[in-house]
Amino acid sequence: MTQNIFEQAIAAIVGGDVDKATEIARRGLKEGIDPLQLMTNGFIPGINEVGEQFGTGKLFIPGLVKSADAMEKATAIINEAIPQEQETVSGRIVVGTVEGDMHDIGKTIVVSLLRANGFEVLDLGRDISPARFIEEAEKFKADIIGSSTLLTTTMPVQKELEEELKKAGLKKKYKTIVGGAPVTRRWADRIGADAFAQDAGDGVKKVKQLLAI
Ligand code: B12
Repeated sequence: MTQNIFEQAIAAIVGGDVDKATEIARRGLKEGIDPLQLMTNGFIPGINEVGEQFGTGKLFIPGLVKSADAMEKATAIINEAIPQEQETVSGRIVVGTVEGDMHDIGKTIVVSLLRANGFEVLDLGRDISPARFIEEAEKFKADIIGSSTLLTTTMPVQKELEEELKKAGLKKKYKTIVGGAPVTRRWADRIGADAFAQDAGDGVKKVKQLLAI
């Protein structure tokens, strides 16, 4: 039965069916399936399949947009259902998608999971320049700056952020964590980021490590 709902979630995203995707998200939660399981085993494999089809020329922009819309709506429902940690923990994080990049589904999941774990998170949204990351981190009195990129062409913005932090003498003040589908541990090391996370759960783990909690 559970297997079945994951398959249905995948089909709804691949088919770009908003109504079906939202109905499955709600039904899955009602049936007691863990929100992250629903995401990891259903909706994320669905959008990955869409990316695969788009990348190999089997799907075009209108189809990609429809599937993304279904994914965004289902993700919003699931994010709201992530159980919240009652106590806040000490740790303030600003998170955003880098300048030139409009992908924010994964970043939003990361924000939700960090908040659910008691962290105070400022979600900057998408298309965020290195200067803006730094300005907002200063205002928010952040401990950590998290950046997301889904495009290989915008990965260098994460490097610029490291450079701008160094130039401003703030590299020691903020820990940085990078993520997004094309981002690797190697890339993080190369640009001098303090941590890399491959998914939202790993992000929470790495943030805890950075804050030594
Ligand atoms: C959905 C989607 C879109 C949607 C985005 C909607 C939105 N609101 O985000 C729309 C339709 C807008 C879109 C547009 C484009 N897209 Co697009 N898109 C995708 C797709 C299919 C899925 C992305 C996604 O949401 N994945 C699901 C989430 C949950 O995964 P995730 O983002 O990786 O996030 C997880 C981890 O990476 C990590 N993480 C992510 N960020 C962070 C940050 C921190 C701090 C941490 C700790 C962790 C972390 O945790 C997340 C949760 O587990 C991908 C294919 C793919 N498989 O990645 C292509 C893809 C990224 N897109 C691609 C392209 C080319 C484009 C366009 C250029 C297409 C065009 N010609 O217009 C435009 C770019 C517009 C722009 N300037 O940004 C290419 C990129 C190729 C490349 N090498 O750079 C891909 C790979 C498709 C492909 N196979 O060709 N896209």
